[in-house]
Amino acid sequence: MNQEVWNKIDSLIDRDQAKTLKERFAEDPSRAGRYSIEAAGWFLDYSKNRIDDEMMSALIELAEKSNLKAEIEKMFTGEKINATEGRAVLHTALRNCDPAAKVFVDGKDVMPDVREVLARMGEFSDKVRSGEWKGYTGKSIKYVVNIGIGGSDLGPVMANIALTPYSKRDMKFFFVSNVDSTHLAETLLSVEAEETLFIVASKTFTTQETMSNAGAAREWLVGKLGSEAAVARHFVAVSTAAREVADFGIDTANMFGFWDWVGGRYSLPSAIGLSLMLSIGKENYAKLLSGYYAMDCHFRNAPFEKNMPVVMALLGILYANGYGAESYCILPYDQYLSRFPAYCQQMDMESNGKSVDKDGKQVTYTTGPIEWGEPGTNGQHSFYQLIHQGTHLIPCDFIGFSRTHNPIGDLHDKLMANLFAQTEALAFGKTAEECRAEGVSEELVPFKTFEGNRPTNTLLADELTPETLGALVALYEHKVFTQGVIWNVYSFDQWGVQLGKVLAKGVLSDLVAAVPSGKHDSSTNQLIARYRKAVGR
Ligand code: G6Q
Repeated sequence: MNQEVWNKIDSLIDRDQAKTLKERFAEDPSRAGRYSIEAAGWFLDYSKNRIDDEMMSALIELAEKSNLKAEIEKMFTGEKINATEGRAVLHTALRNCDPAAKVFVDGKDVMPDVREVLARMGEFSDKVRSGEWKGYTGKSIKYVVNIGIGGSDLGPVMANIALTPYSKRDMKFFFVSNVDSTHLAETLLSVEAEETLFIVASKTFTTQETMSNAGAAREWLVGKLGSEAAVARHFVAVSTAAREVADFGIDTANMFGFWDWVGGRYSLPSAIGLSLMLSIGKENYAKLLSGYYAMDCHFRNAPFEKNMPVVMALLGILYANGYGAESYCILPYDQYLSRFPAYCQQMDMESNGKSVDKDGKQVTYTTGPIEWGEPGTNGQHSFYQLIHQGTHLIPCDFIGFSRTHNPIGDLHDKLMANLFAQTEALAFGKTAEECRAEGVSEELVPFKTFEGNRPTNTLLADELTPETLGALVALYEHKVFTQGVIWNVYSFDQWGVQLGKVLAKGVLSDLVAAVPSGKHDSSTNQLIARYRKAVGR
């Protein structure tokens, strides 16, 4: 990070250490309007943050001195910014809705391939949704099981739940990710083989969990339908690895490809979104992509001070690096966004959970925050206590919609009243005097006092639609990108994930070997021995 600018930010923090949000609002009645941005169907109110104009310009300067503008262009134009893997990073090309757009990687325009796969996905999903695609015994598809993990699971799961109101309700969608056999077994209890389509979603087609589950599902299907020939009618693949797909026994005519420049956690708008398209149809899927695209254009073109992802990224950096906040909370007030925090968790923590900079040197500052969250209002009745009165500073994003898909009485008014009230309470707290004025007895005053001054962002859209969902995902993607640029880390590799994939193989061979190698530490050897004894090996 640019030290000179950071020193300026630090001195502003010191100068305003004692200034509360309450004082900031009292000093400046036009604050809310000034610290708000509208883009791609979303309204961001970031006025309940520990900022003023001076702080915002210092933060913007930090972005400028990090060459953010040039880095954004590098990403959008296909430069190989994922240097440790030698790859371009082009999830933005997947949702580039400009029919004349050209995006080059190694001198080749990738857009014709992007459009071709999208068109094939559309044709396939029309066939399945209309009942024209028949299973091996001639029945139409009623159940879709996506088998994938990590980036090949979390996006489809999150978006399938989020867009339930747009889904084909007479079809049922399942997502199997865990190598825990319970996940597959419970799913298979809920489907009929003759009417089930399995989507094997794996960029590499080598991931242990996915390939094991896919193999077991194939065995189950062949057992139920009595022929290997059934596989072609009940299995499709989403992958970058044609040879591995063919080796598994899936006809590559039923494979939907993507490319090494799509990172797993950024792959929802690629063919990895096939299960979502089957659920909501290609027209709604196109609307999702147009929402992504609207936010992409905003991010690429808006000046930093009016740029929603940039401003959110800078605020996150202010708290992580300036105030020592270890974690960051995402709180959607919409049941349909129940998996959105988990989705963001992977996107953020896998991308910026790095401790060496782009030169391979140990960083001397905090990078990616621990990200977590749950839908409101449920969280209010559990962990919000710590956010209000605990010793940790936890910046929060509150996300809500003015209209609900399911109006019942005044429930939605109550939901939104809770959202707004929480941000108000976190910012302004309750003083000892206010407690006393309410008649709180003197000995209880310390317990009922709320310090306030807790920062929040509020994100509002009119309604949860494919467009607003796409824009929301892109907003967080670009926020994470911006932070990675400022922290000077490589946001698009994930060597920690690769390590886990390798380690499990070594232990597995000792769990099943006639004689275990004994090559591990004493704790791991002991656990392996205990497990082997319990299962009779
Ligand atoms: C995401 C990560 C990781 C990956 C899974 C699944 O960015 O790379 O979560 O998506 O490990 O990998 P495959 O799609 O190759 O099976």
